[in-house]
Amino acid sequence: MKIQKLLLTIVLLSFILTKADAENGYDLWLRYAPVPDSSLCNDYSKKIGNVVVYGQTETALVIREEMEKALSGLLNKPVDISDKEETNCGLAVYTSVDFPDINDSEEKMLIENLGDEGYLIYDSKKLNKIIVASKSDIGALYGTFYFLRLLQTNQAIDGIRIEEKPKTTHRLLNHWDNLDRTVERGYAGFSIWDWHKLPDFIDKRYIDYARANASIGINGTVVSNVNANALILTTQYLNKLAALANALRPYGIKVYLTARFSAPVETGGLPTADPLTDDVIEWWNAKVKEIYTLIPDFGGFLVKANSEGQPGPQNYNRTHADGANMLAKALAPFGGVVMWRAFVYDHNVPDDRAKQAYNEFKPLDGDFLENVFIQVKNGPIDFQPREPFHPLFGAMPKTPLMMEFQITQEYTGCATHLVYLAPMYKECLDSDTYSKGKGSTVAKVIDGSFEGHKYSGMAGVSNIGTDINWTGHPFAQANWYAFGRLAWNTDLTSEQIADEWLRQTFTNDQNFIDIVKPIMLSSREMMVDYMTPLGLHHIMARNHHWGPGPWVTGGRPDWTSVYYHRADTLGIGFDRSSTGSKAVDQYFPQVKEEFDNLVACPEELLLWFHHVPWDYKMRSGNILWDELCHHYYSGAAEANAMPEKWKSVEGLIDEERYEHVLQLLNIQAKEAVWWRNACLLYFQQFSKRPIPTKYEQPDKPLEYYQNLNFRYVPGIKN
Ligand code: GCW
Repeated sequence: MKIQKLLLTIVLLSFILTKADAENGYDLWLRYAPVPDSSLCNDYSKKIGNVVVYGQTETALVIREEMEKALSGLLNKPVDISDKEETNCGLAVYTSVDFPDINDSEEKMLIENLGDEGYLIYDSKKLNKIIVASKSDIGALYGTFYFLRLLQTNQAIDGIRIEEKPKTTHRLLNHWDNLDRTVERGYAGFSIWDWHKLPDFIDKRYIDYARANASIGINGTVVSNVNANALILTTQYLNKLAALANALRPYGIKVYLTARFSAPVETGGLPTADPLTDDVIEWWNAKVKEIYTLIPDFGGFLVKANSEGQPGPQNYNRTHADGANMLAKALAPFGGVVMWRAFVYDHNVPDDRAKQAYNEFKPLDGDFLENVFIQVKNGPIDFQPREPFHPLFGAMPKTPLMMEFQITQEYTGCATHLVYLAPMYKECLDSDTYSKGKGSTVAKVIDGSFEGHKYSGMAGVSNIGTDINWTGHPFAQANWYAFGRLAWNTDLTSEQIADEWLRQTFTNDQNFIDIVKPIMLSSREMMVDYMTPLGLHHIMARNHHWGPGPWVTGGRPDWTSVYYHRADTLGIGFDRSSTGSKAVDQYFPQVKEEFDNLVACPEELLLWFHHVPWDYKMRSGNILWDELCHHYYSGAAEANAMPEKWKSVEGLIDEERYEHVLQLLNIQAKEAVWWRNACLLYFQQFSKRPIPTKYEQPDKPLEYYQNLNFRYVPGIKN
């Protein structure tokens, strides 16, 4: 009997222990796991002592809650957070300019200068405590998350001094979420916005979403798809949105909507949506007023107009500026902005698609009102694994340009590929446009510092859904995280961001970091190698964009692959040089010269800008065809080595996420070979050259790959 009892206790205990250890990824990078090194943990405990967070605003409350949750977890003991000075107080958070303890006017001034979202964290010897201070409660919330990140990454806090403020004013997620809860290009389940149950049901997810975003400085969310539904602008939905806005507000997150340009017709019953018509102007004015009555801090509108079938001002022979300014005028009295997308192209226009956005928008520079952003994708085509930076960056000095990155992995492996996108974002941000001479990086263009624009910003197309871990692939969380960190500070490095994300999300164990960080850092180049090396682009399968489809032809030319790779018996690549489409002319002279010249052109963009003979001698000494094979084979080989590398971290992290990632890496390895074989066999028809015999030859014919047909791939309407 006794033995039975003992056994039962053991079983129960082990169940409780595994339960406690179980990780499903829901907590993201806010796990607040106990600091493993007990002496460091003691040091923290001693230093922090009692904690006070001043203020009674909703945000102050939220800071207290976060502090309590975090410190109890990290220090592995109950920690109470007070709202008034306590004895033995080692950490104090100030949520307004009214700082009881800070008498030093220099410090006060500094805090004022860091602005509403900035903060100062310092270890005051005089007061014998660490101070987190901002002139606003939101700044204090950001400072709190920074401080907690230091603890989560096990850093020293003795003597710290940190001054931070964001480089951009608008740091937004763009959800391509439909009202029926499907997510365009979403690979993590359905939309987290439960419109049906709003406004009365506030899902806990909204709060955790807000916490996660606030922790990386994201301050706005466009909740609806750019392929817009006018219904979201009706009173019924605005009431739902107001409830959501109330839930997100304490975390400094404003809500925005996509505005369907034809809404005055579709839901307003007007005969036209012509932006220069009085009735239409009045309709939008009234609509905006209604929104602000319900949501006093509504952020504004994001608009996709006259692109891919979306309505816009050109339907009425008006310009993009006419359309954007009409909305901007309505929003201006309330402080709202318009984000008008430059992702505009038309197959009826005979010019190279890569040139069309520039052709359309550059002449309008200076025509937009102050509260209009032009939101520009990082590259001139469409979120490809690698693109040169968009030529509009630097070309519209009078207009604030908002960066649009894609976080969701539409063209970078969808749900199954571990691809850390920070290096891709950085590559674009660090590109030199030469718009104001050497050093005029894209980052500087978008932070508005050259022209002193009032607004500046970055948008990321969200990869969030209802999956328990939010993003489907556990490592896709890193892309959400990296986007937020870079939107706050474009100077951070991919390496720094990966390091802090891994430590918070998995473990501070150096063995783990040393194995996994290099995997993350090389993953983007690896993916380019097995999908679209040497400047190839847009050669994925039709509609779902998940697998290879270099053979895609028929229908709209600019939606086919053959339009982009132009492979023939002579060579491969899109001639955008001065002998071709002249897309290079859209760049400033220093950049143009480099891209235009076959020899000077960076090889990673070679086939983006040039049609190159198959036997062209590359820098490696290989001919182009062999070099192409080399890239495809090395990318696929690297992907195939990843599962083994990952196996060496077994036991260093929780079993659940270890297994989850391992299975996905095995899929990625298979899919990399699929990409490699399909693309090389297809291009071989033109190159008429063998795949070098040193490589394992494809085991299936081209037709096999061409005949693969997939239904219900996530992210599209089937
Ligand atoms: O990348 C393409 C996608 C579309 C998307 C479009 C856009 C929302 O394939 O699904 O539509 O870009 O950015 O508007």
